[in-house]
Amino acid sequence: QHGHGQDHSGRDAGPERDKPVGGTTHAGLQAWVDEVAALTTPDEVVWVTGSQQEWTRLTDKLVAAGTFTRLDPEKKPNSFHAASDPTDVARVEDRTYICSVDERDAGPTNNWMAPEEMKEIMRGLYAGCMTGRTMYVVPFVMGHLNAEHPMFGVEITDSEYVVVSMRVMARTGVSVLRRIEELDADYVPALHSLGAPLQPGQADVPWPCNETKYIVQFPEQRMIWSYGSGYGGNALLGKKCYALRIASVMARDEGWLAEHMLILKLTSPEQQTYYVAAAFPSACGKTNLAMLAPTIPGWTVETLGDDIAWMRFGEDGRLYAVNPEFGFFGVAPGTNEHTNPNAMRTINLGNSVFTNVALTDDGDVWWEGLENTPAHATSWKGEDWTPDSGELSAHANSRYCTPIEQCPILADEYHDPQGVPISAIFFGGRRRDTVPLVTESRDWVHGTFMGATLSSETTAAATGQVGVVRRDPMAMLPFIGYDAADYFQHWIDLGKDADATKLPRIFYVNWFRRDDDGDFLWPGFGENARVLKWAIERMEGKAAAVETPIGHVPTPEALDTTGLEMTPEQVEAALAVDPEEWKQEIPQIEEWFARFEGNLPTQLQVELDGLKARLGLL
Ligand code: GTP
Ligand code: SPV
Ligand code: MN
Repeated sequence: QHGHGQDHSGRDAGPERDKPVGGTTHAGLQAWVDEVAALTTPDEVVWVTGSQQEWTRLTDKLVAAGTFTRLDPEKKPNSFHAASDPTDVARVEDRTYICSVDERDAGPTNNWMAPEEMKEIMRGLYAGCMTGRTMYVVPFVMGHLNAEHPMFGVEITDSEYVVVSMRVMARTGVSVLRRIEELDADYVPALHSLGAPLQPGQADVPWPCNETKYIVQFPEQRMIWSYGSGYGGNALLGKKCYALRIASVMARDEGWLAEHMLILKLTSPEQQTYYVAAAFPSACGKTNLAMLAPTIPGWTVETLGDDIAWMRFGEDGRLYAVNPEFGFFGVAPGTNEHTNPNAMRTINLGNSVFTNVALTDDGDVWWEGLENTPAHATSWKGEDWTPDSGELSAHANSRYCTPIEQCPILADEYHDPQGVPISAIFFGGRRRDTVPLVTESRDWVHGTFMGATLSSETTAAATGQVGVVRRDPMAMLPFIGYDAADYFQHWIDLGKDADATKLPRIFYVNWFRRDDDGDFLWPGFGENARVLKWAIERMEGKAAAVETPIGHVPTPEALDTTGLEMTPEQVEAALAVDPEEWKQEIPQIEEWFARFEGNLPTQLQVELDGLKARLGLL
């Protein structure tokens, strides 16, 4: 059942996988591909097979075009460095739209335009936009090909970088296409163009893109149109656009959850296993927690996913999570042998693409926080860089794109289409003050309130100002494909219909609290296992907590601090709930809730009133 190699469509070698695919017997898909080709006028249409030979052809082509630099195979076999256009480095939230038929369905947190209006604009942009380029048709499946209801997509793109990256991040290729044909299946059409046609004789640039960008979801049609960007979440459409924005709408309609969550397996010294999901906003620690190397003896962590979880209730009443992805698209800066040894081992096996990191003189990659600072390197901007350049060598949102199966601590259950039963959900954000290291919610609705009011400082993962505190509900602010108030209601409804004893317990964490000198109070990374341990012991009824206005917080003794280099005062500061700080938080939560006008679930207003009362504000 968990046999490796069973549904690894796309990544297996073998000449039979490299036969050209001329088209499809799926009439709807063929018609869509023909229609897009007629509109975008590429020189050529190529159906992607997913073979190793195809990977080699495309990466060779990218090297020849100057997009890729091949890394030293001794250091990183079959791996490549890419530097983007300096304006195309992150998700563009201000250019991201939910084009629902009814504006109300996009809610107050999404950009909206009427679908027909958007389509007219974008058809204008798409007209002739692939001239001089190849149009690739990439059949893919999010999740398992042998899932009960496989979640198909087809991305059309004019970017070889996207084809190559999609092969790492999703199961792609001819075996997926054959399954779509056999089942005459529905699929999410996902159209992507760099918006950079080439006229005859016009020289290409290493990273084509367009100043004008649109990342558009049509939720009713389950369709994605993206234009102008080659960057990760804007261009690899299986990821945020499908697996979160479109899937969250499907999940609302069908009674499940599509969440911005890692999934990990935790085994205690007593060999009890627990599966944990955690939602932190972009660049706030999911990948690092997912691959955590615990510092406390006897505890082990295995990885199931680092960014996206699809969760549905099983017949036994428990909530099961699967990771729909096939690779990691991880933040490079800060990754090293201490913070994330398992990510290092994954990427050192090769078969990876590194975007906007520095290139060393000996054909390796480097970024801020990595060991062995080079005396000289080429920065992500293509400039000479030395340690005293006074500039970052790698962009703060530089990324590695690497196959999940190379992760040395990948849990076997990753291969199970049923997923794993979740015992605990962690919400977390990046806050320098106010929010303690960990808080346990009283129940599902209180946990939903914690998620709905989650706040975090903005990061380089999206364009715009960095370090600004904003509400990021369930770490899904940029990814909820419908009205966020309806999304909160959906969370509450799922809890109401479930057996409360089987629901995951919900916790709220903050690894990023600072002391008066501005240093992190909590060492984080592998030490976060101590927080996981406390949470498990709470669920087992073994660990102590103090009741505070915001929920249950560990007593300093209940948190395992053995061997931790922290003074008791520092531990207390990390755990502190300061009512004065929380009183200042209330107007921000009220302002946030006010955005939903009459649509906010009353249970959340009740939770807020309870918090205010406990703070002495009512
Ligand atoms: P996305 O891929 O954008 O969704 O990000 P992510 O949530 O997976 O974040 P990731 O784990 O890549 O961490 C982002 C940044 O936070 C990196 O620079 C990490 O080094 C840093 N980070 C992660 N965990 C911790 C922690 O426990 N403590 C501190 N201080 N920093 C952390
Ligand atoms: C994020 O920004 O949350 C990411 C990277 O995981 S991207 O794929 O660009 O969305
Ligand atoms: Mn993410």
